[in-house]
Amino acid sequence: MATERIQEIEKEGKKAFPEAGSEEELRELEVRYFGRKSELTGILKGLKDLSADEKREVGPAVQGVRMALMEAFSSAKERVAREGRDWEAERIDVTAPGANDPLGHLHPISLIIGELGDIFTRLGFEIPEGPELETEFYNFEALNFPADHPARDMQDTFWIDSEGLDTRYVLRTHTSPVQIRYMETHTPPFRIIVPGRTFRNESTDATHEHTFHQFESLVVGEAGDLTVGHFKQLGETFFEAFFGRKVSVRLRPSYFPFVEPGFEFDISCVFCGGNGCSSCKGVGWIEVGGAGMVQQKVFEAAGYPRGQYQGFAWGFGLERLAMMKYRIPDTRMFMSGDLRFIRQF
Ligand code: YSA
Repeated sequence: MATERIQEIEKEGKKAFPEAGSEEELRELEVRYFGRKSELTGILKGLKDLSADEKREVGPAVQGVRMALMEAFSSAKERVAREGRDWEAERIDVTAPGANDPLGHLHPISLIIGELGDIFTRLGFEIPEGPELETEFYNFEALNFPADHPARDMQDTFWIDSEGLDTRYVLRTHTSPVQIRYMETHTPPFRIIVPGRTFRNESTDATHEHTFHQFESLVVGEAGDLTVGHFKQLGETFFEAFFGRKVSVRLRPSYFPFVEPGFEFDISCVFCGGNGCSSCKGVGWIEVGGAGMVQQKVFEAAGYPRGQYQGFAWGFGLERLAMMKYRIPDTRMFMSGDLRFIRQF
């Protein structure tokens, strides 16, 4: 009798669960078939009153049906959940273009500084830094620009109000003060480059900015170890690596108080190879900066004994190099903040 009823319950349940159309209906069926007052639970509870033979027959039958209905219940639950979802609202267009977060990138001057670092570290150079707010001593005096000397007029200077301080401050007009700072704490031989920001109180045009970058190099060894020939060779090695083509170097006599002899440093025009074009104004050479053999007075200012060491140095304009490399017509573009310019690099 109980077994027949169990089979009927199974039949009813297997029909009811697939027909359930909502979570509400499912909850009712759950109570009806598995609740504390459900028929199946009643039969299970009554097992204890049955004879051993009846128990052997009814027990497995009721458990089997319970399991089968549990399965029917769980697949009905999945089906109802699936049917209840708003598939249209959840539709994903897998062909839609991705929403890229805009990524920043390096400023062309930072890129150039990175390139210099790669080239010169391969050649065994160190890359020290120095302060942009510099004392009069490091920016001028130690570099043999005495106070009130006309050579100071070579570099229009932003003087900082230093009233009440024991020294006068400037925004450094060149990267050369880092030569002194480095020599104060290092003993030759050494080779360094110093890329950095510099400032001049001058009116701006296509080749002049008040804020620009220089790239200093200083190589020092024992007296007699270094010649102008080494210097030229280093320049050619660097410029060929930087521009990716053969470059010749020409040194013209010039004056900087911290070198003797001093030179203007020219390279063969990278646009025409030295034949003459509009970029080099027909002469085949382009000036890239100042250079020379380090003055013994400068070594003395850094604490070295006179005559023991010899060295050479240069200071190039970084913007000028970048302008040549990327054919940029106006140096003011670097500081313009114009993203149309910056994004091209
Ligand atoms: C000379 C001899 C050395 O042994 C070492 C370094 C030097 C260079 C020296 N310190 C100096 O500043 N020389 S400079 O005044 O002729 O500037 C060097 C380069 O900086 C220039 O050739 C130019 O390329 C760049 N420059 C100067 N003023 C600039 C500028 N670039 C953009 N705007 C300006 N206002």
